[in-house]
Formats: sequence, structure tokens, C-alpha cells
Amino acid sequence: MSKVIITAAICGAEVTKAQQPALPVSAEELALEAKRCVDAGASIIHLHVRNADGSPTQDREIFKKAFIEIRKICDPLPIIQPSTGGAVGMTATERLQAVDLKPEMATLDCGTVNFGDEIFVNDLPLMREFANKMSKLDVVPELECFDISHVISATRLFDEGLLTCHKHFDMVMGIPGAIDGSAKSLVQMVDRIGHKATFTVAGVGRFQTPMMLMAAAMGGHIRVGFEDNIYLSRGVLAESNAQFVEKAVRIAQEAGRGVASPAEARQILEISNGRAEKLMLD
Ligand code: KMH
Ligand code: ZN
Repeated sequence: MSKVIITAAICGAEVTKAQQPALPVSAEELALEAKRCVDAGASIIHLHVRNADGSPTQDREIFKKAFIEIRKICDPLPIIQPSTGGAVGMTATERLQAVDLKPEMATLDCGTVNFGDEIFVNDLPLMREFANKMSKLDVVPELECFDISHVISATRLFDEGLLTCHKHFDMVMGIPGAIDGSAKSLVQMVDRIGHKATFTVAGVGRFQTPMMLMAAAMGGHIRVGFEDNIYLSRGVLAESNAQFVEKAVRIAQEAGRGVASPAEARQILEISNGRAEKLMLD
């Protein structure tokens, strides 16, 4: 089994400062939090951005500012993976803005799904549009799957020839209204990813720790962070995303796998060396 790639989803679109006072919001806060996570062992920063009032946005200029600040202080440079999911209700055009910056990776959400009491819309035409744009700009998608059918739909994008890159999934387990955070469901999803594909696992809320353990045992990778969970243990708020990364590192080590550096993560995900330099930040 390969070393474990740890992704830190440091901000998300839904969590508020009122719920989690340590939530990073400004570009400077996002960069400092990214640095803490990279220093602790994360090699991918899954990035959402916010307006000054804390509301979610997909504004390209706000993403650009966060990219610049993160690149200034993180060494080694992590893979910065902006969201194209944004927040429920945003238009496709709004959501796609960060892809214009030519990041090494970006998320690609692979199906419409209940998201709490709301509906997160990702129909096939939208998925094809996102896949096309990412392919054209050489952005490796992380295929976000909130249910088993999403794994099948993601595979369809490759079958249709819209994507030809390495196939890397993120199984998001435990969103209310979507797939649960059970071991059985994760095994069923991973069963369908196909030969040579890789996967990471994001357990939501109380599912975060059990899903980290499952991922480590199954040869998968681990995503942690405030986007998915704000509690370090029952009723105890984490003080930083880095505490979750530290936990993931301990689990990876106990599983005998070790932790991938950003360079090793790029190798596993087949992202070419020097690709990070092609970012459009001028
Ligand atoms: N905020 C969720 C509605 C992604 O980053 O691509 C969507 C999301 C997925 O966070
Ligand atoms: Zn996200």
C-alpha cells in the first residue's frame, strides 16, 4: 500500500465562526491554517473561500489572494485544491471560477444529492461542462462522491472520453440525506472505482475518525478538517485543523503506511512536476 495522502479541508462553505471560532476566513488566516496543516503532515489543502463577512463565495480574485498567501508561507508547497462545489444554490459559472487559475487539482462533484435539507445540484450536463474545462486546463479533478451512483457517474466521464487523467475519488461519508458513514457503504463504493484508481475518504461529523481508520486499512487516503467536522472528540471543539491532521498522521503510522509528502502525493496522483508553476496568479 502507498503512503497516505492527507487532505486538510480547512474552511468549507457551511461552517460559521460562531460554531467554530478557529475557522480561517481571510486569505491570511487561510494561509496560516494551511501552513499549520502542512507542517503537521497534510499534502493537499482543499480550499473554499469566504467574503469578509464570512459568507461563502467562489470569486476568482478572492481565491487568487488565498493562493498567493498560501504559496508565500507553505514549504513544501502543498497541492492547493479549490472547490468547484461552492455552496448549495450557486450557478455552474460561479462555481467554476477557480479553475481559470489553473490549479493542479480541483474538486468535481459527481451527482445531484440531498445535502441536509437542501439539494446540491450536479446533473450530468454540469458534470460534463466541469470535466471539459478541467481537461482543457490540465487540472486533475478529485471526484467527489456523496453516494454510490456518483462513483458510476464519475466513471462515465472517463468512458465518454471527457477525462483521461488519473482517476482519484473522494468518498464523502455521512452527509444527512446522502450515503451514511458506515464501513459497509464505504466498501461498496470503493468496490466500484476500478483498477488503478485511488480514493480518499471524508467522514462527516462523528464519522470522521472511523472513516480515517477504514481508509488507512483499505489502502485509501484521508481527508480531515473543519469542512467536515469541528469536534476533536465528543463536545470538544478542535483548536486548529492541524489537530485533525496530527490524528490522521498517527493513524497512517499505526497502519504501517507512513505519510506522503506533497511531492509523493503528486506522484501518486500523476500530477507532473512543475505543474504548480503554471498557476495563473499574475
Ligand atoms: N459545500 C458543498 C455544498 C466541493 O468542495 O466540491 C459542496 C462541497 C463540495 O463542498
Ligand atoms: Zn469542499
